[in-house]
Amino acid sequence: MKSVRTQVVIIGAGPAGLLLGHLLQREGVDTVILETRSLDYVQQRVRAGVIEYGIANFLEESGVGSRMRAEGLVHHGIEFRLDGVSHRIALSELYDGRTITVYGQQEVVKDLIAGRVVSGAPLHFDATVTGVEGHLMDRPTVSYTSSEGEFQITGDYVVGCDGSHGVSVSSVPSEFLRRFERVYPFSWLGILAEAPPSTEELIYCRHARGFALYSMRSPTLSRLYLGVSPAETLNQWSDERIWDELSTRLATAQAPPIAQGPIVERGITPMRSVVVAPMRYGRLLLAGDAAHIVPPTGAKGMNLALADVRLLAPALVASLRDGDERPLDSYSSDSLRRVWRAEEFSTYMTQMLHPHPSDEFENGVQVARLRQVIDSLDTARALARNYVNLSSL
Ligand code: RFL
Ligand code: PHB
Repeated sequence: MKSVRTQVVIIGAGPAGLLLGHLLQREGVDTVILETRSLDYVQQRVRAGVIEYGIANFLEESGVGSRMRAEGLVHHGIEFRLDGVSHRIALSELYDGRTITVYGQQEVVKDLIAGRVVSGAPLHFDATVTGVEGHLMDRPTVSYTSSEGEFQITGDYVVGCDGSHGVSVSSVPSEFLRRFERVYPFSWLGILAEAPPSTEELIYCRHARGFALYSMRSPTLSRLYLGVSPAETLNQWSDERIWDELSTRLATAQAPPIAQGPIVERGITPMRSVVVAPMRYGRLLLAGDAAHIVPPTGAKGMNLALADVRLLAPALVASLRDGDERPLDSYSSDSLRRVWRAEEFSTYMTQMLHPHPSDEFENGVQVARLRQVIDSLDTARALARNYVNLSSL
């Protein structure tokens, strides 16, 4: 078995792992990134689309935001649609002129990979981590396999950025981590369609038949979601049924019917909340979806993942360069404060917009909650702050 040594081993080349690698390399810290999937798969995986104000600024300040600034769609508001009636929430007016940027997660990933390739720092695709050992020793070890064989890497630290099904968390003895979880009685059926967006701003729609979301990626690509029962599978949803259901839920008396086009990507994602605490065990640190999942209604998952590494990178540098352990010691508690705020907001958004199939009391409360956002400036202002910038508050 071949053995290599570096300073920080990063498991996973999603937004968290790639940005962490970039921030550390920039400070002269050696890293190796291991990713189980292929380069093509990672660059084409369609997921998040909304980047918060402070996170967009951070990407730019870090030198990886120029294409996002050039091609990302800057939005000043969102729309809530309640039973066929539109209500605009003027995010920027409510929150000091601040904006969100609509820019696909896979574009962020492509930008980060391009930077990594130019730097020449190691990034291995098709490399599956099978275990982490020695968390409490000076030099923990990561084992991985690739088509070239089995390998081990030792580092001063290992960072698990390996998403919700990664191996990092399961490498920790269960008595040292707590897992908090909530499963929602919905999934999202998401599509990417070659159709010009019929709207300039995102539409979050609560309809008696269920939730719908109209988002976009570019002037020619629309991204839409339907709230469906967790029992639904993709083969129950023909293209025609998807468009019919979207058109019904999103219909208003004023707006023209939504533009349709070829569906180029589709998937169903169950909605759940997970928090793993603490986000550290010895020399293993956790970041992003490896430590927490939020339901996508608040558009927080990628933002939280990037906010974790914004905090973690300087903490690792302080330890490795100056021997100062304090920032790393507070990484988990500082991150978890933000994570729980995001869980609260994502739960709030989810439980305002997804009609319950049978609980009419719950539905009455949901509509009252949404009406409060529509009618009360104070409530709308609180929502705007959380939607636009929660990860930097
Ligand atoms: P990722 O992106 O899942 O990356 C983890 C990487 O680790 C790899 N991996 C391994 N590599 C080596 N060895 C192993 N044993 C490994 N096990 C796993 C995986 O292949 C993968 O490449 O986690 P990261 O970096 O923490 O990033 C988190 C985000 O991906 C996620 O939170 C967001 O996509 C969530 N999300 C949204 N977030 C937002 O901020 N705004 C949004 O608008 C938004 N919309 C969404 C979303 C997620 C969605 N889905 C599909 C879950 C909409 C949807 C539908
Ligand atoms: C998206 O564009 O994919 C998107 C937008 C807002 C969300 C979730 C996903 O809340």
